Amino acid sequence: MQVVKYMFQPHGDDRGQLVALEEFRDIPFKIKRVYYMYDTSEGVVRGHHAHKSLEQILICIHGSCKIKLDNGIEKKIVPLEKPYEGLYVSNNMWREMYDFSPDAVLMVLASELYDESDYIRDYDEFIKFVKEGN
Ligand code: T46
Repeated sequence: MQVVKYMFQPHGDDRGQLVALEEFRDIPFKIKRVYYMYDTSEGVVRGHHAHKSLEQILICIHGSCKIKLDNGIEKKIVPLEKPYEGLYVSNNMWREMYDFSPDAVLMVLASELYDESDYIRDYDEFIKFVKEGN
């Protein structure tokens, strides 16, 4: 499995840093939704699902966390700890987010609006979906 991590360009000067993200330039899809999670309780594991068609970029804009990716064959663990790096998560990819630092803010840029019917929340169903060549 190839892990695709984007390193965004920080525009730094003596005032600090600024990162700008534009669809189709810095982000490989049209950004239809942005959401973020924070105040994550210690020891919590979020996610536990895949998406049938959604593509996303995960950016830990403050603090740190880890992302476990699983394409049904291989698993990879990706730490996110810089506000200028983004992890691309394709469709058909089981994901779990964990090891959140108390100050972590995980922001997600998504290619589609929220749609519960796009989620696969059962792991066996995910494996079947991938094996069927979806
Ligand atoms: C994903 C990972 C990285 C909404 O109402 N709108 C939204 O856009 C989202 C994302 C969630 N919600 C509601 C649905 C649930 O009642 O917020 C609640 C928490 O959502 P969920 O349990 O799905 O959160 P995570 O952290 O397990 O997963 C989220 C995304 O849902 C998912 O697409 O890939 O972050």
